Amino acid sequence: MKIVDAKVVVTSPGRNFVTLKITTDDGLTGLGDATLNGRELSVVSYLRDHVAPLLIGLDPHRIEDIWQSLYCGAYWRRGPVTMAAIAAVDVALWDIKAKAAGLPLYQLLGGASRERVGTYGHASGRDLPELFDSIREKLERGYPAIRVQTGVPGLKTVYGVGGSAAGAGADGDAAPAYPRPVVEDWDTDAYLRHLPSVFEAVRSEFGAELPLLHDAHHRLTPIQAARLGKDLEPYRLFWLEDCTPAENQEALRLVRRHTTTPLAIGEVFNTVYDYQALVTEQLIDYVRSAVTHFGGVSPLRKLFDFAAQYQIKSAIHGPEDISPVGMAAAVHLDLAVHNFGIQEYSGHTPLTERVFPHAYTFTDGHLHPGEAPGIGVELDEELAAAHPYEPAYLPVNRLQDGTVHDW
Ligand code: GCO
Ligand code: MG
Repeated sequence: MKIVDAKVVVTSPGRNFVTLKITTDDGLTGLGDATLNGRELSVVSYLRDHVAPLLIGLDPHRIEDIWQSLYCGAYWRRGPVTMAAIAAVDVALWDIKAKAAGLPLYQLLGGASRERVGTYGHASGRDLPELFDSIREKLERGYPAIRVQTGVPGLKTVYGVGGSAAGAGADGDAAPAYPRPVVEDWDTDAYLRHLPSVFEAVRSEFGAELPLLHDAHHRLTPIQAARLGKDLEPYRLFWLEDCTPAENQEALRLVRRHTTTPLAIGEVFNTVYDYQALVTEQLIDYVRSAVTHFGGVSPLRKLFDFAAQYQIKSAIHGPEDISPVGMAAAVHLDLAVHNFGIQEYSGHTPLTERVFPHAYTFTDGHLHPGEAPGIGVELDEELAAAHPYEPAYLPVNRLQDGTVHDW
């Protein structure tokens, strides 16, 4: 079998998605997600101009060899643009291999290790009543675990919190296009003072058993994160996510020394090297990379196997900016690996679901990849073309004196 075509489709059925479609001389097709939120067209060029021409004529079954030749052959390694492009190729080739075998991808990854895949959903509110309503709505949809994000008194907008412009574009349901990044405001001390009281209120309203998560979005220094971890210990979080800027693995040593709150990190990581010290020194409890930004199913599987030796679990990044193609690949992997932890799942707009009809299902808060051969996702190219690319950016965050801060 040979690859005869590799084309890139950009579509915006509510938000931008970048999809690679590989076709073989047998007429089999495979899809891969290469969406990099806010920097989409850089990956489009990487794929169209530098990767697609190299794929023509290759045997699509040689996934590892093609992966290594794209990774090592470019010389310029790592980084989100490169790794999103390689991820799309990797997933499209797995899709083709599984279709050729007539099996859903999870069967090629070792078969099901569980019956279904547990998820967490996002709840948020500017104040407690809004937050409680949001949690109730997620519980009604069956989510077994809930990520809790909250407004902070004195701040106008907080990323990912219901009602904020940026939240609507990033973690919320509607997805407006932004010609310029929205500017949000931030005050770490106000946040650190406020957050424990929010978890106290949530625990007393919803009880001790509900698994609760929180995303600190890389905003804290190591000592602030250590303090927050300690302050949240009474509320028994499932995890505290991205507490410090992810580039600095050493920061997690200090945080870990001071708190037993479980730690999750990795959504901006793109290779195993970003995790090296975090895993071998057991500084975290969950690895949170996306199939889409980590070079695909092949390297993520290797990461999970590495992490398993240290009793660290998987938690694949699954926001709305991962397309249904990337989500499907994640759910196959979730079903297959032994050290599965949890899957983030926000779902997509109805229009997005129509552009990418898929076999995976979400029932009672749990995902299943379905039994269609391959990853089980199609691309309606006509509908995709009717919703072309729209420039859109993630927000910029500033302290009250105007200093740029992590959001
Ligand atoms: C999460 C994330 C996302 C990111 C988004 C950026 O935990 O799901 O933090 O909401 O902010 O993927 O594009
Ligand atoms: Mg996050």
